[in-house]
Amino acid sequence: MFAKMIVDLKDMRCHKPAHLKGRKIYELVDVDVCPDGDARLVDECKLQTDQCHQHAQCSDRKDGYVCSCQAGFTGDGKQCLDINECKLGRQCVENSKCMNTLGSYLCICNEGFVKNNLTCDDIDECRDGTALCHRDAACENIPGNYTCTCKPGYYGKNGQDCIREGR
Ligand SMILES: [Ca+2]
Ligand SMILES: [Ca+2]
Repeated sequence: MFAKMIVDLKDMRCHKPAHLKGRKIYELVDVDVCPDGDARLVDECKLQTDQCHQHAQCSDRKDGYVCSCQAGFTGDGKQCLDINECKLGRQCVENSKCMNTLGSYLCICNEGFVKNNLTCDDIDECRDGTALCHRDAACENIPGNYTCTCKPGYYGKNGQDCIREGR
């Protein structure tokens, strides 16, 4: 059977992506016959004649090929749209916000919190020295922030500038 096809077709349909141009790929018989007597399956994925979306996986089949969207995308494989995971309900841990990305999403800890494995933990600004309290103020750590309060006998705005009373 293949021998006859070789005679009939010669090298006209031998792994030349150009011969697929302008045709509906799905209607093609997915076998190429080459002059060396080989009958090979056309691998549209390898030849890059497939019509899979850039964010789809192409898988060759005997009767054509199939496209399936990569993880994080939705569609029929010819069209793949990013899934906005942030809109699909709660994706991120407490004290973090969700940021959609192409093919995935990120959880970013809120200001004043730091990533610690799978959680976002409060930063203790009083302990790590990043608090901007005056030296005559008391620093108190609170979730997501901290407060400065001038020590008794001192006054000042926000505890960042404390002046001794009576001066
Ligand atoms: Ca996404
Ligand atoms: Ca804090």
